[in-house]
Amino acid sequence: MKLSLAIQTPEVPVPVPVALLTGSLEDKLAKARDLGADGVELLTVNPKALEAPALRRALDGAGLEVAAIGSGALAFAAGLTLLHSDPQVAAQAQERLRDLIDLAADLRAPLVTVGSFRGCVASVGTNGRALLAARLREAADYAAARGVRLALEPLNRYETDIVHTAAEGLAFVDEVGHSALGLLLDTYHVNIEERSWTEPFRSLMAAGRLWHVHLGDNNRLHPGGGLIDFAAIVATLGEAGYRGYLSAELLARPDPDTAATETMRAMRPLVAPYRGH
Ligand code: LER
Ligand code: MN
Repeated sequence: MKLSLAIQTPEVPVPVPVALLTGSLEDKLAKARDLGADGVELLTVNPKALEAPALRRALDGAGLEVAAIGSGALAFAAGLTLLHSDPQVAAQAQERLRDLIDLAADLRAPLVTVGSFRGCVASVGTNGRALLAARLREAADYAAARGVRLALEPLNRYETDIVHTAAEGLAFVDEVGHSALGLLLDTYHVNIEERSWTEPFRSLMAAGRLWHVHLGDNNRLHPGGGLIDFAAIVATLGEAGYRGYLSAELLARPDPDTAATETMRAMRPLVAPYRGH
């Protein structure tokens, strides 16, 4: 089990509320490494504006992996969603998803997340579910050809109208039926939508579809800043043989560096028994 911190890349035009660490990209990478992270999740909006080789050198220099390429900033900072009511914007979103997949392949990141970036079925009418399935199937084909996978994230009911729980996520992924499409669980959303903090993780591990995890407490502060039992979640994941990333994507409060420091302080001892697993 490995630890990651979500950071925004330099071309993102506005501060992303759930992006951690301050300074230049190199500063952020050095801080992540010094805090004991194994990787970073890159929240990006326009990979073509990024110098991928320089980025790769900076990551290698810091000895960090890219845990994931996060798509949430596409919705938040660029207004792009797969289910946008304007078909031209939706097509642009689909194209941008391919750019994120290309970046993932360039940086040897295992997956691209699909959370807020899917948008809402209500924006497109009754065939939204089929439309999303078709768009994700197409993107999963593109990803698979490049050795990358997609992780769909159940989100709480206030943020989307499709796929709120692990069970709904599994049903949707089964419908799409593509080996490159799996799931990501975010503890913050789990706390709002599920009946247990641990069962959703256990059931997706049993189904072989839990590929990534986002960390945030019930109030979206750093682990330990709220009520969630992270020790129980990590133990469940450890027992189920989870070898992926726990990636902190949480409110940058009281400031982005303190949120990262507190996250790592809380999580390092919990994952210690499962290092190298
Ligand atoms: C949104 O609340 C979220 O958790 C993200 O991962 C967005 O994609
Ligand atoms: Mn998330």
